[in-house]
Amino acid sequence: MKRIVILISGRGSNMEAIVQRCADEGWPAAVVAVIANRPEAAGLRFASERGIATAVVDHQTAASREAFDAALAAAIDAHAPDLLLLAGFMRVLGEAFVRPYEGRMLNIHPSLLPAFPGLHTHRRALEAGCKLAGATVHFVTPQLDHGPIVMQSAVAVRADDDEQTLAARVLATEHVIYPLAVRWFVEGRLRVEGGVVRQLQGASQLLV
Ligand code: NHR
Ligand code: GAR
Repeated sequence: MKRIVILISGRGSNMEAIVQRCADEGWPAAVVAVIANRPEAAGLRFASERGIATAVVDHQTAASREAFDAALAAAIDAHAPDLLLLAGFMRVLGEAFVRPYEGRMLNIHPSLLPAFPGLHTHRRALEAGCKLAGATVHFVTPQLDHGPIVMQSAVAVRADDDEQTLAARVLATEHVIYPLAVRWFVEGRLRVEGGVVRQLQGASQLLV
């Protein structure tokens, strides 16, 4: 049984999707804790209602980024995770934090990486005139939004899209690809070879 810890900052809809699919599909895994960097993160309530342990490590009361990272790592390691997930987690993590989890830490980013790493991805995609947008599940490395790509989803950009409509259409696909990517990880189906992820059973790693 693989132990999953999920980090959130807000709504937590990706976390919810993973908790639900894990239970519904009987993965060899359990979400054992949900940790937020904001006390008001709405997703904490869903987790605690499901009987999942929750914790808050507030970045605003930390003395420095390094102190925040260290407190966060302590809260995570108390749950001895096999897999650490960022799900709408909004704080950049330092190299000293990331290294011990490399190879067992995933993020979902709301763009078709390597386009638009960082923040405000939907606004930037619209400003660039992109006709496709999407989301990417990737392994987390010290370099922000640059780790090996596990799975992507693509949606058409509509002529009348704004940031909100595009974000909502991409988010619906995130709820499909993130649980699927996590399922593949916990089933031992992912291998990273030379910075490229291979899915051992050969299914498509792009969903449209
Ligand atoms: N940390 C590392 N080392 N590597 C990655 O790939 C990471 C990471 C931390 C978070 C998520 C990421 C995203 O999917 C993520 C990937 C926050 C920021 C950011 O600039 C950028 C990217 C991501 C998350 N955060 C501001 C900061 O100063 C704060 C913004 C806010 O609080 O609203 O940390 O997009
Ligand atoms: C999602 O769209 C996720 O991809 C994005 O924030 C949203 C979180 O929604 N992540 C980032 O922008 C990371 N910087 P959720 O809290 O409902 O899962």
